[in-house]
Amino acid sequence: MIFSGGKGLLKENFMSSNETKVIRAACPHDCPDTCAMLVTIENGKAIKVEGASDHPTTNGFLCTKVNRYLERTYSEQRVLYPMKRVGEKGKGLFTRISWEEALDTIAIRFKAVADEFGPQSILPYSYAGTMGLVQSQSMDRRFFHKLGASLLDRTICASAGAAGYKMTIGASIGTDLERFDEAKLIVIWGSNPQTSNVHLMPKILEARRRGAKLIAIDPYRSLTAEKCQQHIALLPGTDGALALAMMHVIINENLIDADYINQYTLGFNLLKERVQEYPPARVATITGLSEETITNFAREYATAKPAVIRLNYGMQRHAGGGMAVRTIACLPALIGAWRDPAGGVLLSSSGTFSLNSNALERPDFIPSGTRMINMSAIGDALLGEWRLPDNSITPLDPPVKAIYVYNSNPVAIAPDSGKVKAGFAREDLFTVVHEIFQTDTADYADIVLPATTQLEQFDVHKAYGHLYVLANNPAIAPLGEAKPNSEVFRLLAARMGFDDPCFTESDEEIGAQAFNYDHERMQTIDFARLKESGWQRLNVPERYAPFAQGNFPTPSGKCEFFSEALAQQGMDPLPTYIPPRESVQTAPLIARKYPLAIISPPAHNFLNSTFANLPSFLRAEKEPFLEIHPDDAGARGVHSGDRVKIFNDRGAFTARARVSDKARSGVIVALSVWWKKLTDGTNANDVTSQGLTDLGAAATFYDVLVEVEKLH
Ligand SMILES: Nc1nc2c(c(=O)[nH]1)N[C@H]1C(S)=C(S)[C@@H](COP(=O)(O)OP(=O)(O)OC[C@H]3O[C@@H](n4cnc5c(=O)[nH]c(N)nc54)[C@H](O)[C@@H]3O)O[C@H]1N2
Ligand SMILES: Nc1nc2c(c(=O)[nH]1)N[C@H]1C(S)=C(S)[C@@H](COP(=O)(O)OP(=O)(O)OC[C@H]3O[C@@H](n4cnc5c(=O)[nH]c(N)nc54)[C@H](O)[C@@H]3O)O[C@H]1N2
Ligand SMILES: [Mo]
Repeated sequence: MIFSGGKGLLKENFMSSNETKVIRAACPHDCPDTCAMLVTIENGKAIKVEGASDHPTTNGFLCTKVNRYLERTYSEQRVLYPMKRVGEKGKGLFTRISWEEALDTIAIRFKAVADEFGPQSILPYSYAGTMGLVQSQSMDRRFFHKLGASLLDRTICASAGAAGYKMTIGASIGTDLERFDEAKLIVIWGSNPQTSNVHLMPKILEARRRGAKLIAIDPYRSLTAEKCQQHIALLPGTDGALALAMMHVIINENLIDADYINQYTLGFNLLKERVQEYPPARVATITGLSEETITNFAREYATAKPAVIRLNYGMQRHAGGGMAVRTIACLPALIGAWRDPAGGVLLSSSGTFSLNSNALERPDFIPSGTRMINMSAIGDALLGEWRLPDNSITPLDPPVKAIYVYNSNPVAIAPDSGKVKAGFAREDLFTVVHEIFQTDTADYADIVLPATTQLEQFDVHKAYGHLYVLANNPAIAPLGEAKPNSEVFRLLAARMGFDDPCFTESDEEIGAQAFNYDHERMQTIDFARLKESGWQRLNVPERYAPFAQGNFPTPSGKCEFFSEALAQQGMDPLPTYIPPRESVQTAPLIARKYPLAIISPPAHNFLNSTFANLPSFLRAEKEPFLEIHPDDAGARGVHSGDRVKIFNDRGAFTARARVSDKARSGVIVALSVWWKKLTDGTNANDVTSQGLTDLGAAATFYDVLVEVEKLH
């Protein structure tokens, strides 16, 4: 039993005489909200999961998904013991084996593969199934670093935006979401918080009640856009151009904060010159908006005080996503919005935390010269083609001969599924999948290992939407023979003969080392008290305005309109517009065959592909839908309710058409990510591309052209 006596129990419940206890926990999912949870346990069973009401952003409620976390934990679909494959890869036929046999098989195969092809022929594949620091980036990293396995470039989600933001601001630090209720203008840009950041919504709606204007910038009228007074439906991937035109208006109409610019920014005169290339009339054509919309938006943005931008990852999944984020991140400094705690921009707060990655991950074990494989091009990599950050491809030598997947479901979520599936189907590839459920990816495994859920494991968390550190105390014993990630790597390390003391540390010992406690912003964090209270705020003021007096964590200490770092990478040092790779304007030859742009953002009741196998969430989402504008539907004889095929040269998937003006014409929307085996074996990633972004080498999920055809 991993239960640690009384730690993290709420005092009043701990003291009471009945069998009910309440445990302080943290939501593990990949979401900016990282909620503080309370788990009620009775006789060793979890009977209730709720949002902690004392946590300022969780505020006593959970999202539609995690509210039903018990359904996930106690699901009949759980993988509860190790298994080995007995049928063809991808068919999902397995037989139960013991942990001994499973671990021995893995260790023997890893040793054999490393002997024959070198350790770099082994590849870990993980992302954010859990975001806990112990279960997602500690013992696993130590193990693969010591093994000398290929490194994985974890680019599937946010690396373009992070890299772009860094070039302008210096680190992932932004406006405190708790101050959004004081803003007078909130721009929700490439972001759908009603679905993907629901704990921001009360703040936004409170601001609106107090008279603020809400503007959504999104090609699609999302659930959030529905709640805004204005919806600016631009063409996908054209956000950088829109921001440049806004700057054109703001600078030429002298709506700037000259004092802020003089003191705290770098390169204003060059920026002023650059934006002359982007008059609203030109950008109207690029973005598919009217000149008037752009000009009015720029004026409103510059004159509302304070104005804040909730920038999110939807707008960076395009060829120019990094530069677009960099460009938008210049806006607040131009108008001095950072002066106010409720002004500025929030992309991610993760850079506000200081992690002790050296202790967690032991990068000192990495043999020098170890290659890195981009997770967003895993299809190419498994087929022997190594896609480099500049999108060039060279043969991968040695090839990947063994892959260990955990915290991720690449067959469903990685782009260009046709290639991903072909790669995982290779008979000569040894595949381990450590999972809670028998996912599309697990069907291709040679060995499946059962994983614990968050209620069954210990962890500590930072966040990327708010400013609190959290602890997750285990609430129940592992179900069946499930084990946490950390424990499996501990056992494998022993079998591989890794004898460094770091390989026997307990989860709590690892958790205790997760943060740089001497860093200024971490000084309020105390590990022992954290486990008891469940959460602690970073050492930042209640009314945090990180850049009110400059202090940007850039090389110059200023907000960098001009970036020497970009110049050194051979890139444009000034904000510029990098258009989508696949669009009617920029790829007319492809567009002749495939004239519609498709985006596939998260469905409300799924979390990437997580929850997408459980009955109540499937009931809520019903079946894969395609939102299509009446003009586009009419031209193809498609009506609401028709089954349609969506296709391009990479592949095809099917969905049921919903004809409405929610998607602007020329753009179709397929909310995702569906499990392939629970539909017709396909999903939106059958048409997405492995092309990488300009900065951060990230996936370009929303930079895709397709055609739609009615199925009869
Ligand atoms: N319920 C739920 N919550 C989630 C997730 C989930 O799957 N389900 N996923 C989590 C994860 S991993 C992440 S990264 C975040 C993602 O959440 P967000 O960062 O909000 O990103 P998306 O939902 O991908 O896209 C947000 C909006 O951007 C729009 N968009 C697409 N292309 C463009 C464009 O070119 N320009 C502009 N301006 N808008 C565009 C989409 O239509 C969408 O409405 O949410 C997290 N939270
Ligand atoms: N078409 C399209 N594709 C997308 C996106 C999109 O918007 N559209 N979004 C992209 C984005 S933003 C992201 S972040 C990625 C997300 O891609 P992934 O990070 O792969 O996310 P999930 O699909 O949620 O899969 C996570 C898996 O981890 C498992 N898991 C959870 N906890 C644990 C644990 O403790 N141990 C182990 N071993 N396993 C665990 C879960 O059961 C689940 O199957 O998908 C990307 N793919
Ligand atoms: Mo993500």
